[in-house]
Amino acid sequence: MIGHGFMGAAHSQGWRVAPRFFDLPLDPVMQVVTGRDAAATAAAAATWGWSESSTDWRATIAREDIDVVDIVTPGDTHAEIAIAALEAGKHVLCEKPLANSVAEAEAMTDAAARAAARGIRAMVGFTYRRVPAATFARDLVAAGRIGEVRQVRAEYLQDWLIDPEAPMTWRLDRTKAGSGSLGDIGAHAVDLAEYITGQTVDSVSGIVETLVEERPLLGEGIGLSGTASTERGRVTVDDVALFTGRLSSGALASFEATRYRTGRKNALRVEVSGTSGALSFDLERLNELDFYDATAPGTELGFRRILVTEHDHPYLAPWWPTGHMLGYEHGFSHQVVDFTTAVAEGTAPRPSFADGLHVQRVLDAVERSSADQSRWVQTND
Ligand code: SOE
Repeated sequence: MIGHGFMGAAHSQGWRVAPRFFDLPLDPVMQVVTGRDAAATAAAAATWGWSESSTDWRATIAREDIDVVDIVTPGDTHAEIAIAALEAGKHVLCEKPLANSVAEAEAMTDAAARAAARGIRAMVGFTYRRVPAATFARDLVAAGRIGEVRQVRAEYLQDWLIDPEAPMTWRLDRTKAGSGSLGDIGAHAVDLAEYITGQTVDSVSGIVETLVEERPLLGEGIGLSGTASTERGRVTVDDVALFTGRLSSGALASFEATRYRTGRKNALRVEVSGTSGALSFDLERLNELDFYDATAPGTELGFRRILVTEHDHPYLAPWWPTGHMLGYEHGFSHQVVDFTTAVAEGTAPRPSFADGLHVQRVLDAVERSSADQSRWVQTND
């Protein structure tokens, strides 16, 4: 694994726990974690259960005993590491968003295509596809249970930046993160809406805005849990991204990505309205799916809550007895299940780097639209 921050902890949990519950076709060995700071990386190895630590990612990917490289660094390093790892013949799992620009994502997708010809697999970590209720929503749409999709509302709402004195993290630095709420959480909303509906966002009109231009720099600590220093720095990314989109079927979608929605902590919500029903998923209630069956007798119409904890629901069988909940981290185990299965069976895992590139094009189109008075922009232009 390259990197060991918040996502490193989440991925480590997935690698550690998945083989204990699922009958995996391969047995993951958590060999080496790699980071820039030797002491912090060694501490991460000890905490999360990796056998070794290293400060040299090139040496890590050159090792003969490494088969898989899991990239959990900020976006500015994804392209270089992923392309080098694929060229070294390693299977690659890379965190989202795939890259910081369309050009980087294209180069990564080309490298993944070349590697696929040699049996090497690449996948991007849009983990929320693997929350059972979200996967089940996709299954219901695919089975025609809501009819033809007419309208989608997808939003990812957080509030950890509402305090203007909250310190800068790499997520507020364009050179590291590529964009702000748009790429950090809007990318999830786009991917999940496309995954559940089975459609792509083909054109967009949007607006992105920075609400607080300057913040204290990070003092002690890292990332979201760091403290403020007395020095200040410029925020170079968007805080809020709002956009509308047209899907491949002609259906309309609205998207919202913000870290300023007071009171919403991690609300990734997707509501899909169809000709004979509707679905509503909310990550803050991740064991539930609201389902509306428009074919029911008029007197019985209404959204009903499905508790997605049955063994027949996606991914649920190996976990706990029916009715016992899953949490945020389980998606990372499911990601390990799907990725190792694809590697073992020689199938192409999804979301692929091409899927990640497409999301990157949507993000880029939103920024271009915003820069040009919200003009409609084709995502594949
Ligand atoms: C922070 O906004 C963050 O951790 C994102 O980086 C993740 O992608 C999202 O899953 C949760 O929020």
